[in-house]
Amino acid sequence: MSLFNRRTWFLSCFLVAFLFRPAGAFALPLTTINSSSSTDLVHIVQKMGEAQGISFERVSDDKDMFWRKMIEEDGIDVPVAVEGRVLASYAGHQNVFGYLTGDGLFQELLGTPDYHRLGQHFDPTRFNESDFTPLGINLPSGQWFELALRSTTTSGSILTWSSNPEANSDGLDHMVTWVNSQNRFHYIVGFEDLRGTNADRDFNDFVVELRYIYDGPTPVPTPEPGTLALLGLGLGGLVWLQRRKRLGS
Ligand SMILES: [Ca+2]
Ligand SMILES: [Ca+2]
Repeated sequence: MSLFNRRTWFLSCFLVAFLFRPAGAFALPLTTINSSSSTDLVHIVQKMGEAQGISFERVSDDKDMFWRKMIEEDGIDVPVAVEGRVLASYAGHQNVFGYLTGDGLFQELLGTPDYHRLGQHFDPTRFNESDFTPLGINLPSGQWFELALRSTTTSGSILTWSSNPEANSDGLDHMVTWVNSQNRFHYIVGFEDLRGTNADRDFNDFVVELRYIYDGPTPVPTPEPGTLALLGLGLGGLVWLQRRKRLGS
C-alpha cells in the first residue's frame, strides 16, 4: 500500500468512525439521577419501554427546561393536543403535575390518583391504553411555558418545582426527561420534590408519561441541525477523498 493509499485509508476509517460514533460519545448536559431507596426512575423508564416494545432515550437537560421550545426543536410546528398518565409517585408529599404559564401561574394537569392517596407504586403490568387522560392543552400553545410539579408537604407548605432550574427556589434541576427513540411525540418525565442538594435527588417522586394526540397525518420531525452538519461533513470528506484519489492515480 502506497503512502497516499494508507493515508486515504486512515482518513476513511476516521470519517466512518466519526459518523457512526456511539450515542453519548459527545457528552450531553445530563442532571445526575441518584438510585432510590424504593424503585429507580431508570428502571421505571426501561420497564415502560419493554412493555411497549420501544426504547426511551434521555433528553439533555439544557433542552427540557422550556417545553414549547423543546417540542418545536423536535419538528412539531402545528398545534397538537397532549394526553398523559401517572406512572409512579414515591413521595411523602401530595404532588400535582402541571405547567407554569408565562406569568408564573401553576395550571394543574394530573394529580396523584385518589386511590393511592400520597403514593402510587410502579407496576408495569397494571397500565392500559385507557389510562391516558386528555390534558386539555395544545402544544405549541403560542407561549413559552415550563412543566411543573406542585408539592404540598406534610406540614401543609406548598413548593412549586419548574422544569426550568432558574425558576426554582434552590436553583436546581427538578425534572428529567426521556423521549421515545422511534417517536419524538412520546415522553416520560420524572420530578424531584425535595429541596436542595442534600435531598435524595432520585426523581421518582412523580413520574408521568406524555404523548401527543395528533388528528391527521403524523408530522415528520426535522433532523437535528447537528446531524445534518455531520452528514454534510462526512459527504464533503468522501468527495474530497475521491478527488484526491483521481488526482493521485
Ligand atoms: Ca431537566
Ligand atoms: Ca426524591
